[in-house]
Amino acid sequence: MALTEEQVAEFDERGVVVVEDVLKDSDFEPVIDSVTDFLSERARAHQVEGNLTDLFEEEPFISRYARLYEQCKDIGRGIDIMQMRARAMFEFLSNERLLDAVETLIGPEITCSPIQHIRAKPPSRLADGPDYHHNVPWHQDSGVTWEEADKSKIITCWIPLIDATVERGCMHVMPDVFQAGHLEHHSDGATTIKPEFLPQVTPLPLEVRKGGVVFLNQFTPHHSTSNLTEWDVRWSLDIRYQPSGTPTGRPFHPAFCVRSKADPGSVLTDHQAWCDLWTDAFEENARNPQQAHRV
Ligand SMILES: O=C(O)CCC(=O)C(=O)O
Ligand SMILES: [Fe+2]
Repeated sequence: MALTEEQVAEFDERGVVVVEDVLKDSDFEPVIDSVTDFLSERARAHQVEGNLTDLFEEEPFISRYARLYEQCKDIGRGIDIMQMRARAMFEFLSNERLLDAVETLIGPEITCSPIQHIRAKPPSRLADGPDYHHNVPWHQDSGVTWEEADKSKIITCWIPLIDATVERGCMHVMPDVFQAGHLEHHSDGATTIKPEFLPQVTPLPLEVRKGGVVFLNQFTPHHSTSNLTEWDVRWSLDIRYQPSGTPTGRPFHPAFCVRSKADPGSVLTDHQAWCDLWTDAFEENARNPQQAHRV
């Protein structure tokens, strides 16, 4: 779905725009099915090890992860996009409706950044202690790349798999401050803007329904808050696109072309080839470890 001129102007002025109804339920179904299968496989393995009493197979997608997580904090290990490498997820990265929207922001030569995540944020009451992993502190996405990417126009697409609300721990941003560029970060349990550089701006909560997308500039500060619900899991994707040929800030992880007017043959449609790119990168990284974040 192409963005309207007003939506593009809002993104260009504020460094963030929330657009509802970009995607349809049918776009998510294969992704949710593949995550469900993966979760079942992980749950069975944990049950064999005695870490789980139940697989919670009858539980709906929205709460099953929380039921599993309550018993086994390790249930989410290995669940990220590049670790699962599911065909449905690979195909989602080239979703036409999403790419039509992205094209209105960066043009028709589009590369998918290797910085791509699926996140399950369980209710905070279930966590043991401070939960930096789920309640991501204030940062800019430029903070999780090398400096080489600062001139690339990287668009973060934040995509909830269930309606994202304040109560469920949605994202919050500081609008209108991205023009200042990269702010100094440090590592304080997680990568975060140094307190003395944090802009004094009233944060904007970004409630967005399933089907909607938050588009973020890489210099827009954002964080997300605790999930205060009893059992709902705030599932979301955050995936990034940028003009082909521009540095990703993660040269040791594979980017790939998802759309090209100039050279349609450069688009990667082979799921196995994408899997191989990641497994090769992980092997190389084991031999020659790289620091992903800039601090
Ligand atoms: O999903 C979250 O809570 C944080 C996501 C994030 O930092 C991002 O999408 O860049
Ligand atoms: Fe982020």
